[in-house]
Amino acid sequence: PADGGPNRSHPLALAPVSSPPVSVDGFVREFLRELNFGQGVALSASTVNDQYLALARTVRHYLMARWLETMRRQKETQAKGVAYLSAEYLLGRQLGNALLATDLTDIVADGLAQCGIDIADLRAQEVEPGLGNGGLGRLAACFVDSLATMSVPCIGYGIRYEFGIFRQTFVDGRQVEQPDSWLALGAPWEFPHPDSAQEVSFGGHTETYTDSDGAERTRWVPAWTVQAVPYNYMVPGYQNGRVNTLRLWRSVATERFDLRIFNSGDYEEAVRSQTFAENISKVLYPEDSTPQGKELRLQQQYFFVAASIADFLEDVLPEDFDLTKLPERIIFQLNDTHPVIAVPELMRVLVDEKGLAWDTAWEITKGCFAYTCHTLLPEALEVWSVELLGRLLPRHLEIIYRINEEFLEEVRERFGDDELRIRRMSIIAEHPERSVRMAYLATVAGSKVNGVAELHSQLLRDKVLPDFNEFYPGKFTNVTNGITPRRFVRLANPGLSELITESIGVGWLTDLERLRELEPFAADEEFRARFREVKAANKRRLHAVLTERDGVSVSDGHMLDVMVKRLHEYKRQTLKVLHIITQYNRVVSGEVAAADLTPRTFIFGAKAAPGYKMAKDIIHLINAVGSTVNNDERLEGRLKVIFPPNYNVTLAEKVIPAADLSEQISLAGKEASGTGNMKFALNGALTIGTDDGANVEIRQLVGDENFFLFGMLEPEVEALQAAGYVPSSYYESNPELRRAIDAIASGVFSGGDRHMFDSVVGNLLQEDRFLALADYAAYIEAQDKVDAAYADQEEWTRAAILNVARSGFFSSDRSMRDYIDRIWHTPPAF
Ligand code: NTF
Repeated sequence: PADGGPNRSHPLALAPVSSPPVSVDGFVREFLRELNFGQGVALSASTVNDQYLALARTVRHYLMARWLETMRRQKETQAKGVAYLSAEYLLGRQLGNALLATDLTDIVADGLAQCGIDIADLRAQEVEPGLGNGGLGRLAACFVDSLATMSVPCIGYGIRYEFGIFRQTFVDGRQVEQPDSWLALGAPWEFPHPDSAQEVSFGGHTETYTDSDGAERTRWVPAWTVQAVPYNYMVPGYQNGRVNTLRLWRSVATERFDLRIFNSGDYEEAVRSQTFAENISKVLYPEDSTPQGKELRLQQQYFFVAASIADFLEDVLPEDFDLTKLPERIIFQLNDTHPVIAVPELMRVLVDEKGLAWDTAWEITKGCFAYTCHTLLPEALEVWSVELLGRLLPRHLEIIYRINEEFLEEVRERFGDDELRIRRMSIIAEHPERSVRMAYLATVAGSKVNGVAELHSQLLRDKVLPDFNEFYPGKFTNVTNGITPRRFVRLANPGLSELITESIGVGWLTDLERLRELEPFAADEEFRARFREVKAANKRRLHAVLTERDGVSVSDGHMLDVMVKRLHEYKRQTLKVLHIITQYNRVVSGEVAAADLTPRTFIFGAKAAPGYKMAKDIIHLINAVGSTVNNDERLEGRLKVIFPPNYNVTLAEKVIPAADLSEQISLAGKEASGTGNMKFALNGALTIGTDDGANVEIRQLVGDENFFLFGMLEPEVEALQAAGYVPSSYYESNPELRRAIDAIASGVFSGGDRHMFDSVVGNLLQEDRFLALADYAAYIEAQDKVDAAYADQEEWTRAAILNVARSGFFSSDRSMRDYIDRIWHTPPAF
């Protein structure tokens, strides 16, 4: 063309993008081409990393036509979709999932073998993108997987952290954090689009002016601006031809550097603005369940939601779109409070930039947001000081004030001048300092507010936000969490998957309730034997992984008792430790012969937030107990404690399928849902657990006889706390508990050092905020029942099979259906 632009009339430009041939030969040709032309190496000279990168890019080719087609159709139909706003996505490795989605696993393995490459070596080369902390981030990854598989239009928005969750190492049993340089060896799954960058501004002031129609308006005059560069990731549906998009933002400076200053020799000053801007997406905050009130964190939050809203309005919507129809086109789902600043941002764009009237803009905004709360801990509900918010986002603070004013006016109209109620419900808190309660803002703006398990949603209504529940009847709802069976059953547990398919046919992977058809097989002796053989093979696989990774072995013939989750006092890893010590004491005191113990290997996996001292002390204690127990010959090898460092999605996929016993022992009323609990049940582990989070629903579904329930119920917890909880009274009155705590305090696990674990012991005896001592006796009793039950392998296997058969409800596909029916109203598109 005369203007030198792209020539769109070339025949190839009009043809749909085609996929490479689905054959071993076709794959090999494509792979070698990527290796040679993409990676720039000959096969004979290539490293494992070269091969992995070339393989990843080759697999991408097979998804590309579907991705472009998905985008084209979405542009054409403008079907209503979900914009999932989440500061975290804990994706796990991509290669296996992409191969599964395209059904290329066998072809690729054969093709690589022809090139003399073992696919397992290339799989092992991938570093997982750890762009999340724990349950909340992994949930987001499961949800986008399910939406793609269900053909529901969804775009996931988030942050492309240069450093994800830290890599955990242990030095003398203590946690030491290392940076997670997940991008260092190449990032073959991402597509950067620097040309589609959005500008995001901060600081400055606001001013009023009169527009050409004579109307009073406000504008924001920011002080500084950064660029948000989108990085796109494919989210393939499971063998359904759809590929959705995950769009993660990276921050870069607008002016890269000042050449004048550079030439004068002040190199640091010359790149100052770049360093400053790039800090915003530099690193994931390794906090879980407590907001870290850091300015940079608020910058991250605003950065990604402002870029996402601009992207959606400017680039995704057609140019002539009628904004009053926005709620019919998109729902922004707020994954906890992290993205809630999107509410005033959308208001700002609609009112200040698009010139809509306030009331019109507010109607639109209320229709476009819904909020998911993921916690019950009061300290985890985010608040931002008015001072900080006003300094960083002055216009947004004004908008929040006005939202609050009008909201409180409505409250007054309904309830009169009930000042206590007004103060309780105000989005602005006055004490201890003036601040914005982000959960309240989300509740006022959201069309729906949901908790993540039945019990959690009920407590949310009754305890956390009761005034709002009264004020907004029908706004609160529940969607119980779920997990994707593609990653956590099919990929993680191929042995079990094969057995299931052989028994009930295909179809269960996208309709997990069909696992019910396995129920009759629980009575079939031969099936039980095969089920046990799968479990045993998974244990051998775990043994191989841990031997290679950490040089530790999983003992043969042991029950595998697993507690993997973030380290938190409310989750009560210390209670698990007290059980191990109790078993240990029973043997060393001579009460129980080692030969009479049920052989158990305890596996822990847990990262502690770097600033959470007590959590780190507990990690130290677990490692100390482990090394004492593992080296005491009196136990004759019947108890073993393993704590592999750096628990992540990749390790979870190996640990969970091998587990016999799933530890879900949080204090009732504290764990919002849990999702690990679901993964274990679906992989045939039995649960020992409290009546908390989704444990409640798991137990109801699998049946009391197939679940080891213990501990106080939530109302009992509340009553005990109200009556004044005295942990030391449990210590005084229970000799076995006393002996366990005394063993720690007297240096049994610290080479005689009586003070090494003072903080943990002192905390248990004096405060014990999460009532570990109060639940100790019940826990030990339940664990003794576990030992007895495990002795009957036939019965145990029967129960394990029933756990699998009855846990289909916990598919994230079902969670998505619930969100669609109750909140989003976004039907499948094609
Ligand atoms: C977590 N919340 C909860 O603690 C888990 O119980 C729940 O399963 C997951 O969310 C997913 O819903 C958080 O991580 C946070 F940040 F909200 F505290």
